[in-house]
Parts: sequence; C-alpha cells; structure tokens
Amino acid sequence: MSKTILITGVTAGIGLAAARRFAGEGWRVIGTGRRGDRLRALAEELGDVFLPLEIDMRDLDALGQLGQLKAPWGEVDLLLNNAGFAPPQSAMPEGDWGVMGSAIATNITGLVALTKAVLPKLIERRGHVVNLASIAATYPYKGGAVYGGTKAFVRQFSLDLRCDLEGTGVRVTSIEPGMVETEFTVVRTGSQEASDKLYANMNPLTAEDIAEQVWWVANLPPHVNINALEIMPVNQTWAGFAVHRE
Ligand code: 8X3
Repeated sequence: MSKTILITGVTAGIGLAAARRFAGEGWRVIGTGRRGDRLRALAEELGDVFLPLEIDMRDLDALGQLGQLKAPWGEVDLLLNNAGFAPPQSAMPEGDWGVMGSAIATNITGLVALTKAVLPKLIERRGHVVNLASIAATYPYKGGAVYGGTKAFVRQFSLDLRCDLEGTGVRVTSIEPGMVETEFTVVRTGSQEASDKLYANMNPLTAEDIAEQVWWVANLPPHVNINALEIMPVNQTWAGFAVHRE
C-alpha cells in the first residue's frame, strides 16, 4: 500500500527534490507552493501520484483545510514542513519589517498552523513530522537574527512536539542543513550572481543531499526517531567569536 507525503514549498529546492525522491519510490505526494506554473509542470512530470495545491504559507485558512483532505490524499503518513523564507541578511537596525514579518509568518505561524491541522491524521497513521530547520537555529551570525530566530523556533518546536506526542507512535525530526545551493539563496541574496559568489569553489550541499536525508529518516524502523540532524558541506565550518576592540 503506497504512503502519502505532504510537502510544503514544493516548487523549488529541497521540496522539489523531496517530491521527486518520494514519488520515485512510489509514494503519493501532496505539494503546496505559490507558483501555479511550476506546480503544473511538476504535476505533468510526476503524474497521478502528485496532488498540486496552490497555497501561500501565510494563508492560515487554506492550511487549516489540509487537515480535511479526502482519502487517499487525506491519509498523510509524513508531513515535510519544508517551506521557508529567509529575509536578506541585514542587521536588525537596517532590516525591513515587511520581509521579517513574512519570514515569521511563513517559517513559524504557517508551519505551526499546518502541523496542528494535519496532526490528527498523523496520529491515526502513526506518521512522521519532518521539519526543515537550519544550522542557523544553533549558530548565530550577523544579519541572521530573524531567520535564525525562526529556525531556532522550528528546532525547539520539533523537540517539544515529541513530548506532546508521547505514546502516539508519531515521529518528529528536525533537519538542520548548512549551505545548500538552491533558489532560496537567490531570494536571500537578491540575485543569481550574489548566490553564485557565495557558493563559488566551496562545493555546497544540494537539494538532493537533503532529500536523501529526509528519505533516510522516514524509512528507519518505526521505533527509531532521529530527533535532530545537522548537516554541513565539508567546506563549511564555524567562525570564531567576533571581538570588538575600542
Ligand atoms: C541557511 C543555512 O548556512 O546559509 O539555512 O545559514 S546557512
């Protein structure tokens, strides 16, 4: 019997790679995204196993309705909370409140609303919630206050959610990647050129690398829960503390 994964942000990057990975293994894939043309192209590529839903993560009513999908689409085994938005890296005093608010609405409010809506189905099916956090959840860097703050929420939400789901058999995993070359960075940096410069000669992770980790955690024996999984490219490590001298 085939399983069903619900993926947010399926039109590019990790969400798209995960859709292809799971569909390729015979799963039904429900994918949300904002860009109808890309959803339609993916529907053509994946065929009947794919249910495209044009939904913005800030539309809480639409997210709430995803808990009411009819069989077989309603039988969600895995919720992959992938959709995420990073405002341009700028220090708080200069940052734009509009984009900060969107990051909070997408990365936190939308994620919680959707998880709450789908949880009854996941509990019924002893399913799995996989949340895309980031290394920014743990390691601070300049200009990352809002993005890192939202990802720290995602990480801690994942861990705390496990406590609330004790005894249900539902698994929860926080996946925390470092540098992954996707469109996400084009949005964050403002241009393809800036994104290319960031990833030049450093062999970043790919969306497929992360999709593979999602596949791995989802297919472990049902008694095994990966709580958190931090992944970086080999060429990314930590910087030292910044010291201001007067
Ligand atoms: C973003 C990862 O390394 O660019 O989620 O902060 S990193």
